Amino acid sequence: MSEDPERTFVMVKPDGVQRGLIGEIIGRFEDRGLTLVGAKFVRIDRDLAEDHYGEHEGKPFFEDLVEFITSGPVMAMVWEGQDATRQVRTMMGETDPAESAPGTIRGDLGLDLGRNVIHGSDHEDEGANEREIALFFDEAELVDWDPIDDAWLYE
Ligand code: IDP
Ligand code: MG
Repeated sequence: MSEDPERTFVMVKPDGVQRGLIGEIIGRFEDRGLTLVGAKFVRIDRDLAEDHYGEHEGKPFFEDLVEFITSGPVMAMVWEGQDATRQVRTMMGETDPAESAPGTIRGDLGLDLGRNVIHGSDHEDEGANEREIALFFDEAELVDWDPIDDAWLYE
């Protein structure tokens, strides 16, 4: 295991679920060497959506965002690894898929700002990862385990 493992919250949004991209997205994190420690396929309710996106309340896109994120099931996950929050954000690309580099999740799998396939905790927002994990998961739903390839993944 990494000397300094970190957990981050990731969610395949309703558009990613509807478009059959859950497996593709999980595969990218597995291939990178991150470890899945929690997963939940759920339809989130309005209260949870408003909590989760609380920082955007009052912005012009807030209503549409809440409407969208509650419009169908999402795949909520916790991924663990060295520098996980920042690495996941880098793999996701920019908020706008149109501005995201090829090779990133949003740059490969999306085209429109309001349908950007995936959410990941903001690494520039201190503690966002822990806050978001706690919103979606009880501690007992997170699994501590040691993947067999750890010894080959970290020096
Ligand atoms: P992030 O998902 O890259 O962290 P945030 O700025 O935290 O981006 O915005 C949260 C979500 O709100 C975005 O992923 C996107 O779905 C939506 N969003 C952000 N800005 C806009 C906008 O200007 N128009 C429409 N939707 C937006
Ligand atoms: Mg954000």
